[in-house]
Amino acid sequence: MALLSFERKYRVRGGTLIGGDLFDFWVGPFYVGFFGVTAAIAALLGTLLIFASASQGPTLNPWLISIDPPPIEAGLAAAPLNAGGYWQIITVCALIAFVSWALRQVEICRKLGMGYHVPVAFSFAILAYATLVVIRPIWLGAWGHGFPYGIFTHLDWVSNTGYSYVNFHYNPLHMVAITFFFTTCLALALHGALVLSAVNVPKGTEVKSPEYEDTFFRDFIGYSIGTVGIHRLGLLLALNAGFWSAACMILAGPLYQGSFPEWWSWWRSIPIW
Ligand code: BCL
Ligand code: BCL
Ligand code: BPH
Repeated sequence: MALLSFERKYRVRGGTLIGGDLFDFWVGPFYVGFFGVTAAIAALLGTLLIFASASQGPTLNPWLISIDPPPIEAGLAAAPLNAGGYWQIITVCALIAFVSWALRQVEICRKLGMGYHVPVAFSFAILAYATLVVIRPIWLGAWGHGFPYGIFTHLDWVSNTGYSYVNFHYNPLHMVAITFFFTTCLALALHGALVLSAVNVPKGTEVKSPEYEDTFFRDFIGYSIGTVGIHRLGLLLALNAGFWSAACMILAGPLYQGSFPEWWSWWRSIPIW
């Protein structure tokens, strides 16, 4: 890809966290950096290991391939390759790839003198993943509590894990997480629509300024959160969606076993009703 005319100004040296000038260059449009190299190696190795493991198994049908964690009985030990060992190594590769991806974002932020909002946001997704395959399994005492890496089998895991708490919808933090996901979607629908309504105007008419956007919402619901505010709100909502998801899975298992409908009995026994 050709260099865009304005890109030269931003392709500056420095800002690296490690390695100094060593990997401080671009390949086409992509910044490389030390963490670009580690991300690429870990992603490639992890993906190859998925194929290696799949080639040992019963199917190469992409929908059905499943790389399973060790059985619960194996606890927290290192497992033989074909009995969960592949899953363990792939998990390490995935974590290295995701964390490298975030650190590469940090280096780019530093080069550009920008805030770290994007890598901070991504770290919430990494936290959710780490909660499911590292923190919760260690807390429960077996790697077997992690989810299998298969397009359909990971859905089976979600369903089975959910039903083992009778009705997962009664998990209070799952409720909080779902509410944040829905609200995030509401906020983005309104924000995307509002910006397009101001900017994507018919030929010959003028693009409307943010004042128009604010006025629309003041006329409509009496309040506009403002141009910076909506982005703060959106980020806050999305990060909460990820955070409470992770929290709901720490509640389910490590902190509470049994039936989530039962969990609410404290509420039913409040003496005022
Ligand atoms: Mg899941 C669905 C990936 C964790 C519950 N899940 C999906 C599919 C996709 C996927 C196959 C669409 C996701 C999507 O659009 O997201 N899930 C996926 C990954 C992880 C993961 C990579 C992970 O943590 C590393 N899923 C989990 C955990 C549950 C879970 C365990 C709670 C979050 N997931 C569900 C449920 C569903 C999915 C329920 C579905 O109904 C849906 C589905 O159709 O499943 C069949 C948003 C992200 C994007 C749009 C960005 C693009 C992401 C692309 C599509 C990911 C491709 C993954 C690829 C096939 C995996 C291999 C990587 C290679 C080896 C490099
Ligand atoms: Mg539930 C979890 C919603 C019904 C059991 N459930 C979740 C949460 C979310 C949700 C709040 C998943 C989001 C998340 O964690 O993202 N559930 C939800 C909704 C309903 C619902 C809306 C509904 O009925 C309307 N759930 C049920 C039913 C139960 C149930 C009642 C089953 C019977 N639910 C569970 C269980 C779990 C959830 C069990 C969970 O484990 C999950 C949760 O909270 O997990 C923490 C977080 C995002 C990630 C984990 C993805 C991380 C991505 C990584 C960092 C990057 C991947 C990169 C990729 C490999 C790259 C691909 C290559 C490129 C594309 C090139
Ligand atoms: O680059 C990005 O976006 C363009 C980053 C990213 C992000 C970011 C980024 O900056 C942010 C802020 C978020 N995600 C935020 C969030 C939400 C809120 C916190 C949350 C809902 C979420 N992301 C979810 C998800 C999901 C879900 C719900 O399942 C997926 C699939 C993703 N996010 C995916 C992604 C990627 C597109 C991208 C990203 N979120 C990160 C890309 C990356 O890390 O690249 C380096 C790694 C590779 C290229 C491949 C690694 C391969 C592994 C070694 C092997 C595969 C192992 C895997 C465990 C197998 C899973 C099989 C499945 C079938 C289950």
